[in-house]
Amino acid sequence: MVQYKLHYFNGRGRAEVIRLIFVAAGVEFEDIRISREEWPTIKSSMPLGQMPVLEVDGVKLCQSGAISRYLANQYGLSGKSEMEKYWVDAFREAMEDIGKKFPFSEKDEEKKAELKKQFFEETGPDGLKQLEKLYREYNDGASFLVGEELTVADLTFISFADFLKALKEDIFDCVPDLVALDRRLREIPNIKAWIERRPQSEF
Ligand SMILES: N[C@@H](CCC(=O)N[C@@H](CS)C(=O)NCC(=O)O)C(=O)O
Repeated sequence: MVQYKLHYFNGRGRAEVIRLIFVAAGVEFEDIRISREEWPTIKSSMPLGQMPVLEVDGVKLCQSGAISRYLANQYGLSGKSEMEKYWVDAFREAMEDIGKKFPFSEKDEEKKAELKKQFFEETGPDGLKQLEKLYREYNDGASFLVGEELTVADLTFISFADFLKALKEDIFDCVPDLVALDRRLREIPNIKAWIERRPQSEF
């Protein structure tokens, strides 16, 4: 059996989709959480000096998107046809685009406050409404974002929703179909159990 060790900080961040893939597929993995104090001594041992890093039988893989695609392909979570695979990628990119609009790395506090306000009042809700429209038009607001089975697009959505709700709890109020999707996905037994037992963190 392949041995997986996932290295990341103690947070959901860029590692949570990878964890959710293991959880959804029922595959065991070691969830190694590195503290900020330990990180400087470990950084040079990680490819690109960053995390998440997934060790697959001792081989270290970097880049969260590439890792999640690699695992999703192995565990049947990439979509059933080439077209579904396209939509999985398209939904994932759409979510990434919305997330990137939040001014995390803005250093000027005044500008940051202004951009945050703009994100919460306009860019964020507008992006979510566009995402919901795509979901309605493409998949008729069905049980999953793509096709008729769980894919990594849904797992990315869970992580994306956690991220946005941590910034502003009611940010999804303007998109009822996405709220319903979020609720349904979190009722899937393996996912529900993971959400209940995973270590708590702000992000
Ligand atoms: N594109 C990379 C970005 C990885 C990244 O930015 N990792 C951050 C944590 S989210 C990190 O390792 N920061 C510590 C550092 O760069 O020293 C990915 O998606 O894996």
